[in-house]
Amino acid sequence: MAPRLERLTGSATSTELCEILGRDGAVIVEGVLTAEQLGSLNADLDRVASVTAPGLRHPSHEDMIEFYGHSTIRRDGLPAKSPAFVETMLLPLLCEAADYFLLPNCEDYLLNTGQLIQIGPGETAQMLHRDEDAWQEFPAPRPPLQVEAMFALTDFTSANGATRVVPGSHRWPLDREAMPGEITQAEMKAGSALFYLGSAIHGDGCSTTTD
Ligand SMILES: O=C(O)CCC(=O)C(=O)O
Ligand SMILES: [Fe+2]
Repeated sequence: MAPRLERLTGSATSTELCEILGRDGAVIVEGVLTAEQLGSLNADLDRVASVTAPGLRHPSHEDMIEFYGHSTIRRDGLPAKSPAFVETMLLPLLCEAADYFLLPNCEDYLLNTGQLIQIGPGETAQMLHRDEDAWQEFPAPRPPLQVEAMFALTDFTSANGATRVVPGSHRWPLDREAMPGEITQAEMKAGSALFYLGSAIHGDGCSTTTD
């Protein structure tokens, strides 16, 4: 049986969210976006996606080509491209969670990545990873370095590549790998979000869709 991924509603407080995030490393918040916010985000980001080719165009390393996917559209720099994205990244629940986990260890923090991800038909599953592995040079034990949210702009299903997550893995030694029974998928409705710590193991699911 797949491990349990806790679900909160959009009316949850950041205290409730942070307690579960600290315990499990990942949690779904259902209906965190209003229908209006979701509509504005989709309108802005559909425009961005329509002029972006799938795959990684300027790889910094050969491994990144597979990591980014061959039929997946990704686009960074969203604060400059979408007013609705700026509103989303400033959601109180997200900012309060970032304050809670990051500010005990730093004076301030930055938006590191704001990325549109549109997984295309037939995409293979991404390698499971911790996003914080981007900071290899940071001496262990690392304090929390990243607080993240993956917003579902359309329904996330196991068929279209819903994010795979390993609850509890944020507490694991860095060399421990997940066994199949420890992995679950963040299936959720559009307008919901997966909140997770940068130390939690996760990755794209594969897409078995044809359209
Ligand atoms: O799209 C996803 O579900 C996960 C993507 C991801 O983990 C990444 O690109 O770092
Ligand atoms: Fe990731």
